[in-house]
Amino acid sequence: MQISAVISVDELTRNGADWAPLAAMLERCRTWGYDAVELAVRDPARVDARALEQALQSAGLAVAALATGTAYSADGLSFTHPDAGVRRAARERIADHCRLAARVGGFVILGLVRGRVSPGVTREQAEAWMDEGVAASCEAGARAGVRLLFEPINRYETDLVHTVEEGLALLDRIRAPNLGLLVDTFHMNIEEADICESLRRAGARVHHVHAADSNRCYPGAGHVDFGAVIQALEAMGYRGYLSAEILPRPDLEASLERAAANLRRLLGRDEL
Ligand code: LER
Ligand code: MN
Repeated sequence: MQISAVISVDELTRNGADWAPLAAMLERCRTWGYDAVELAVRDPARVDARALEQALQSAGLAVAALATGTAYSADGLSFTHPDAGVRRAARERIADHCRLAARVGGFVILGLVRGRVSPGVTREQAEAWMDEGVAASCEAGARAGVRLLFEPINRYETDLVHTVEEGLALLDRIRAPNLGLLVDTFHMNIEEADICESLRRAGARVHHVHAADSNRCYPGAGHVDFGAVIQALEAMGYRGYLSAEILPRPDLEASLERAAANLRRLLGRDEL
């Protein structure tokens, strides 16, 4: 198992205006012992893909995944928006993420972009739109040679697909060979009766793991038993990333440094 850090390309390049902070952060991630980064990208059309490729190459870091949640939180794009034009724009945005992933590597994450059940829309309709958006995104991914991840998210952030079981049901409905499950220990701590049992049930369909403690801080800052989680993942033969998706507390640097140190210790990879 390898470790990855979630960082924001938009924030660390001041929306593309200055690449020095991103280059410095990539260098620090490598020093802290990360194998890869997970890049939050709001709109790939605004990212200089060549500059990004060069920054990654100089730091010697792989890309574990592209996070797409800010397309929803900042731009309001979602698969379940009542306006067909917004739903189409959401699908097109994810297709752009797939094209960027084809260049820099990594999965494309379908998380918050599924949206919510809007007032005046039935749950059945929202679920049908969600499935349509996921299926179209998998087709765009297949055209680009890219794999995607669907992430169950806790009930306070979305009305749709909270648990691993619901995530597996969605995978069964979509039946796309390039779609896997992303599990997030923060959401699992809220929604699953037993985190390790749910991991075992998902088995080989878990393609990526977000590692965050019960309080969304770095692993070790809360009460999730990461030793048990790692043991369960190892027993399942999981060979993907543990990707630290955490609050910047006490600050971004300290949180990522502590996440790397704690995860490496638990993985028996203490030496840098
Ligand atoms: C996205 O990966 C996620 O876990 C959400 O909780 C972000 O708000
Ligand atoms: Mn997550």
